[in-house]
Amino acid sequence: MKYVLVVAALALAPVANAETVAELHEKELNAIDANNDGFLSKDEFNAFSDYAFQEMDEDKNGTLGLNEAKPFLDIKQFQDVDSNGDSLVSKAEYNAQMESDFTEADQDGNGQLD
Ligand SMILES: [Ca+2]
Ligand SMILES: [Ca+2]
Ligand SMILES: [Ca+2]
Repeated sequence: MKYVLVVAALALAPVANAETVAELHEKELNAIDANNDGFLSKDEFNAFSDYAFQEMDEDKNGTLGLNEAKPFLDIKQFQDVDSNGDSLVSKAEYNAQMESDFTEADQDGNGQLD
């Protein structure tokens, strides 16, 4: 599984419709790149990640149910992110997935996506 949540979250960015992080080109990056330096730092990524979670969490109860996640994730992806299998994606499960997406996307390990 690659970049599942990043891609899902990007669907929430105003200009984003990237299908993979490899396609995360300037427009998408600019939407998340708060200080416009052309790089996506971990802080910027985390801020965007929090924003995306809140956007998806429609009833604001701090977890994503299937219905909330459905527009962004298919059932298989949902189950992959729901690591304890309780049919809810908690913020911790979400953060863990985002963390691993970031690490995977940060191929040179310099702590920012460029
Ligand atoms: Ca930046
Ligand atoms: Ca919710
Ligand atoms: Ca869960």
